[in-house]
Amino acid sequence: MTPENAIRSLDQLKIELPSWGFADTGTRFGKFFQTGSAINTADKFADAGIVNKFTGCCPTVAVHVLWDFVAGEDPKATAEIAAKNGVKIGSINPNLFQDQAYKLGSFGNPDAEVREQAVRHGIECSKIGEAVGSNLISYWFADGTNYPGQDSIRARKRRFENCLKSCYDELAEDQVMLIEYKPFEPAFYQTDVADWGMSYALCKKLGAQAKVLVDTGHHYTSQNIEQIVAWLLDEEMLGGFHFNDRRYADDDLTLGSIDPYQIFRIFNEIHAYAAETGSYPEIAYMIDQSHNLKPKIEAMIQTVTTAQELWAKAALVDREALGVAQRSGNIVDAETILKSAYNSDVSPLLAKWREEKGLDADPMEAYRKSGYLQQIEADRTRRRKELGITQDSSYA
Ligand code: PSV
Ligand code: MN
Ligand code: MN
Repeated sequence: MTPENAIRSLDQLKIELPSWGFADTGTRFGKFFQTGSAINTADKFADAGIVNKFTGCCPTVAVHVLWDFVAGEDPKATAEIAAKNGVKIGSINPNLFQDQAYKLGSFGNPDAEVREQAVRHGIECSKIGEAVGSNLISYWFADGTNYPGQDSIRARKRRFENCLKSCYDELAEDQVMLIEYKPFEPAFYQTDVADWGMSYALCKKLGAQAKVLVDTGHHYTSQNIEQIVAWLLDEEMLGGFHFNDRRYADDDLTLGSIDPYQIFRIFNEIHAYAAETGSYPEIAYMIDQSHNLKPKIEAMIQTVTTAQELWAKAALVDREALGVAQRSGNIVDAETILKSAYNSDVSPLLAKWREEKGLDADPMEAYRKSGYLQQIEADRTRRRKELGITQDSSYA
């Protein structure tokens, strides 16, 4: 692709920010609080709005139903807060893992009453989506078992099929159900939706409005994620991504911090698909990260700009030359073509794209200079005092 087309292809990359990435979150061993962390949903939208302001490509925010909506209140109130901060509500994420009822699972639970509760929540989420004008319901399940023999794996699979179908049947015409997989954690023996094949099989049974969500952190070490992406693209079954990076397990690190070449290879598959079919696939690109140590807004800007950088590099792959090398079995040249795109300096391209949009060429620098962090640190410290919130008891 020419540099000019690579710049244009950046318009395709809209990245959704996770509301939960701006609040105090941590590991199960402890949280390290940040003075500037969001106290409530309005703060999360304000921070997301700032990331969007400086990067120009993050117009939507993923929300978690239990954490971002007030029970019994019109969900439109939350949408209005988002709008005030210059962003829109993106994917709706059901919470099927925190209620005590879900000790043995949600859709996979052996107790029909618990399954019904979970299904009611799933349906409620799609109604919330309709109310706020969001067409993505993004399911992730903590379901599974911890010990061999704990439950019937096949019975759990069938319970999943039935519960998902009950939720699927209630989707509005334009809504899409994304089904995310994860190999382990919190379940340590068997996870009900453990890999892309399981997610794919469930989606296939449901119908055209169900698609697979690939969370880049949810794979075994050394798994070939770009192959999974290529297959899902070819089957028209790739609905979305959760961006993050990992070294060991689901570490939720910033994108490309450990293995940027892998993200490049994933993006390369998407550009290759677009080159072959003439258009980019409809994929929801979303970030799923929580930052315990890195400053939250900076971490988000870092991931967004890294995604753009790797996307632009992958766009630069010389597809014609690659095709020639592939057809003639020239493995060395084929690999070199990828590597030279990966090694090219795309900062002038990104600067041009940003300039066209009236953005600063360096979003991180511009954000740091803006004084926003100092402002929210003062504001949130004062509000915490007024509300009597100490940071070791707050949970946003
Ligand atoms: C837990 O692994 C998780 O990170 C999943 O990736 C979900 O997408 C996310 O939490 C939000 O529910
Ligand atoms: Mn995820
Ligand atoms: Mn995860």
